[in-house]
Amino acid sequence: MVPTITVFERSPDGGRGLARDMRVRWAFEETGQPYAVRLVSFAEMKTAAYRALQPFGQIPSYQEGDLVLFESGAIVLHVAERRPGLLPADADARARAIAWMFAALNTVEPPIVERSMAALLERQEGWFAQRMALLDARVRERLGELSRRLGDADWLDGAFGAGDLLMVTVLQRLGSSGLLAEFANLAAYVARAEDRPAFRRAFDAQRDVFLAGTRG
Ligand code: GTB
Repeated sequence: MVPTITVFERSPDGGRGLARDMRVRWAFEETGQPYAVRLVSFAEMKTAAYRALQPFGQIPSYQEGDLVLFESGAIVLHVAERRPGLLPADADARARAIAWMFAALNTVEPPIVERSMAALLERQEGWFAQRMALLDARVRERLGELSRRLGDADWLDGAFGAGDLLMVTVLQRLGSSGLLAEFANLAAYVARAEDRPAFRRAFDAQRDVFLAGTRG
C-alpha cells in the first residue's frame, strides 16, 4: 500500500522546500518508497476531521492503511526503519543515527525556528534588533558546536543517513540569514546533501505542487 502524506495546497514558502513535508518526501526518495500526496488548505487543516490525523492542525500527516502518523521526525524514522537506505543495520550505529535525528529536531532546530519566527513576526518591535542579536548568538553557538563535530567529514556519522537528512532540512531554514555561510564546512555539508538525486526529486515534486497552485 502506498502511503499518503498531507502537504500545503499552497505553501507559504513559495516552493522553496522549507515546509516539513520536504523531509518526508526526501526520506521516501532516498529509500525508493513510492508515495502519494493529498493537498490541504489552511482551513481544512483546522477541521476536526483533519485533526484526527494531525492533532495540531498541521502538515504533514501520514496514512498507510490503518496506520496514521504525525510529526515529520517520527514519519522519517518510520520510513527509515522499513526500508534500507537511511539507517545502518548495525545496532550501535543505528542508535547513534537516531541520536542525530533527535539532535537535529531537539537541539539544533529550536533556536533556528525561534530566530525565523522572530524575524517574521517581531520586526516592528522597538526591541527587535536587540532580540535578534541574542537569537543570532544562540544559533551561532549551536552551529559552532555542530561545525566542530562535523569537522571535515562528509556526514555526521559514517554514510549519509536519516540524521543528516533531518539536520540538513533544519539548517536550510537559516536561508538568507548569512549565519550558515559563517561555517564553511556546514555550508558545504548542506550543498552536498542538496546535490543528492533523491533530494532533487523531492524538491522538484514539492515545487511542482506550488507552481501548479499559482496557475489558473
Ligand atoms: N513538529 C511538527 C512536524 O515536524 O511535523 C511541525 C509541523 C509544522 O510546523 N507544520 C507547519 C504547519 O502546518 C508547516 S511546516 N503550519 C500551519 C499551521 O500551524 O497552521 C513549518 C513551515 C511553515 C512555513 C515555512 N515558510 O514559509 O518558509 C517554513 C516552515
